[in-house]
Amino acid sequence: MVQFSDISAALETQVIELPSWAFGNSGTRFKVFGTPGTPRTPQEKIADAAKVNEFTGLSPKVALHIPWDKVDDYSELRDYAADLGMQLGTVNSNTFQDDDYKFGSLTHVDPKIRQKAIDHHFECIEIMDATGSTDLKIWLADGTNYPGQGDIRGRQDRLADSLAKIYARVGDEQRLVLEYKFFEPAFYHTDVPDWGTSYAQVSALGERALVCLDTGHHAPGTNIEFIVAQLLRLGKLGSFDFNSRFYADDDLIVGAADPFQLFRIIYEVIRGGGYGPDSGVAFMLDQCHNVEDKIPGQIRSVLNVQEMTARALLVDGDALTAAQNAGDVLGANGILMDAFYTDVRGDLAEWRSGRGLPADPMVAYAASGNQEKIAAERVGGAQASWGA
Ligand code: LRH
Ligand code: MN
Ligand code: MN
Repeated sequence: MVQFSDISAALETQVIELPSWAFGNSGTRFKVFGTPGTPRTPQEKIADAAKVNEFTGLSPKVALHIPWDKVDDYSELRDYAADLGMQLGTVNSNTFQDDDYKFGSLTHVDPKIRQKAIDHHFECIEIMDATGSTDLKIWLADGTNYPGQGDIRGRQDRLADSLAKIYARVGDEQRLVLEYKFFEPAFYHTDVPDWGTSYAQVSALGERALVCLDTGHHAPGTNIEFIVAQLLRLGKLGSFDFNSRFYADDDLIVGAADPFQLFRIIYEVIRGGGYGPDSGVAFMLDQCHNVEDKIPGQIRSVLNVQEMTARALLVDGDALTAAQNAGDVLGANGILMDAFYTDVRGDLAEWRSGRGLPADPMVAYAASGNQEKIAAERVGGAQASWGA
């Protein structure tokens, strides 16, 4: 049996990167609800991310989305973050909110539009140089709505060409991660719909090009932990966008819809050597908080990831291997389920107290008065990101 004391050191190394856009107002195509206290600037989003870290000790990094987080001076933004104990993480490009990209960006038939999209990525790399960020994350809305609308094969070739130009600018200490998504906003075909396409495209680029797995971007019933195992086996899993979904790309709190799936994914990460600061696999959240407060929403999210990580670390690997090799079907399944059903909340509360963190970060945040303070201070603020 693995005890909690055996895993507490491994828990120390966990870093979960927060998305700046989780702190902005967001919604659906039906309505964006304003939440009191919503940040008005990238600085305020970073300050909110720092609050999540202050109460959990889990999230010292915040990812940026360009142009949502555009500022004049990115070195200044880096210093601002550092003063709050935060680092600037992944830089996400955005080629999905510009009329020019109606029929594609990196895949567009018009070389001028392709170049515009490539130049945007060059700008993102310059921002990374100033912020000290290591990862450039590319997610494309490119695709078509009707059979025959575009030449699927030609688009794939143009994508490869555009990505090669971007990759040539990625620094030695930097990486490019390509995210896939099976549909939306394009509904007939998407140019990077699945891990296989992302893998094929990044493999053609080189070592520092990897796949980003967003847990909300698969068809219902997809065995995501299998994809994790395969990408780790191939050395091509670069990062996660964690969130949970019931129906589509819901971007709900990770672990809310299916904690068992989150457990299985993290177990496979650990099994494949993808856990820990030197593994090269970044744990990021990609979420929106449409109807709940954003800072507690993010606190709950990182705690969910930590809780399932603890349970996955509790899997008795030796016993599991022995049961698997002996063909002990129910024994092997039982070993995995034992770890999943272990309630680690008490141990984690103690673990936190021992590190000067609140035993219950949700309760401590609610009692801190911060939510009321930002609601009073930030009156009249503009919407910060999604749907702006
Ligand atoms: C696309 C996506 C991608 C974007 C983010 C805001 O659905 O997952 O990662 O950058 O949402
Ligand atoms: Mn994503
Ligand atoms: Mn998404």
